[in-house]
Amino acid sequence: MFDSLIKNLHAGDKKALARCISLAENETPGYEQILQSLHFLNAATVLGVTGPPGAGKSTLINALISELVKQGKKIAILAVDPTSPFNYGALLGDRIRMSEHFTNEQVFIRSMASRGALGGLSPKIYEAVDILKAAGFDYVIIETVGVGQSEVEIAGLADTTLVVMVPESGDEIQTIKSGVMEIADVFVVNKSDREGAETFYKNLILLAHSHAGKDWETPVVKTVAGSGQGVADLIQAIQAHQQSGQLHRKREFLLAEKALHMIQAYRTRDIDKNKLRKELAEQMTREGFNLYKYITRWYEH
Ligand SMILES: Nc1nc2c(ncn2[C@@H]2O[C@H](COP(=O)(O)OP(=O)(O)O)[C@@H](O)[C@H]2O)c(=O)[nH]1
Ligand SMILES: [Mg+2]
Repeated sequence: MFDSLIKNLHAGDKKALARCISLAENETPGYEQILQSLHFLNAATVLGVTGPPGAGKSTLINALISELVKQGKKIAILAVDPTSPFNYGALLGDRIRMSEHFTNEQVFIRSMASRGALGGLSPKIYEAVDILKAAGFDYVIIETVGVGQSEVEIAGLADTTLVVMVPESGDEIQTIKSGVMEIADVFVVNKSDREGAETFYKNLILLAHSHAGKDWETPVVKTVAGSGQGVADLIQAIQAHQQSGQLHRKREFLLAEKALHMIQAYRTRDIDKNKLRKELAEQMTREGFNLYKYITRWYEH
């Protein structure tokens, strides 16, 4: 049904690409055929960029795009917007800021909601990344706001995860969660034009050193995203990670994680959380209500 669309996708056609992502996003009947026929022509580098709001992630991605475009690379950006279950409005700010690259032939930008119907990173994002990889991009860059779980989730999606931070007073470095240490393949100290940057940078190096693994010690790169300072060093650090043994082991682990995540999502995709809530609200007032008995209807067919 989608044969010519799939062919055009693999040829790098942007319209076909946008359509494929939309078909997957909307779960248009037959979209599985697209996913099942994806083949990866080149090995795209999937970059996750995470960090607190305002750290400069979007600005840094903008600077990365400028530098990579100069090197003749094709880049796709997936801006994953934070949406709360109570407010499904997506933030458009990042999209607008990246607009200078919108018209560039080598660049493709798309924003997506981050949450699946049941919470957790939407399986649509995994699918979109794979569609982008098949479209022949050299880099697929995913921006997410690091709020707890999402940092860990993005690490499960990206080959190389950049954790973007801003200089704080030297003492506060103690507050970096150990989970963040685990997921950071490269640390970026952005806004290094700020006071205190040098101390923060040095402390972060010490911290990264104390967490060094067998074949990778998380490097720390200083940047000033607005001016592009440090971006060349950052690209070098990314490339070094791409060649490290750590990535090889991580890929095997990630594939299993990804498979589990998707199986889970597919198995529960018929569950409507609002309907579930309503039904439970009604059921719980009944005498003899038992949750364990109730849930069997969701898996006993
Ligand atoms: N001084 C300084 N400001 C920066 C730098 N990078 C970003 N900013 C500013 O920080 C603010 C937040 O940047 P943004 O990229 O939107 O952060 P995000 O929320 O992490 O995507 C913007 O006003 C940027 O202009 C930097 O290196 N130095
Ligand atoms: Mg942003």
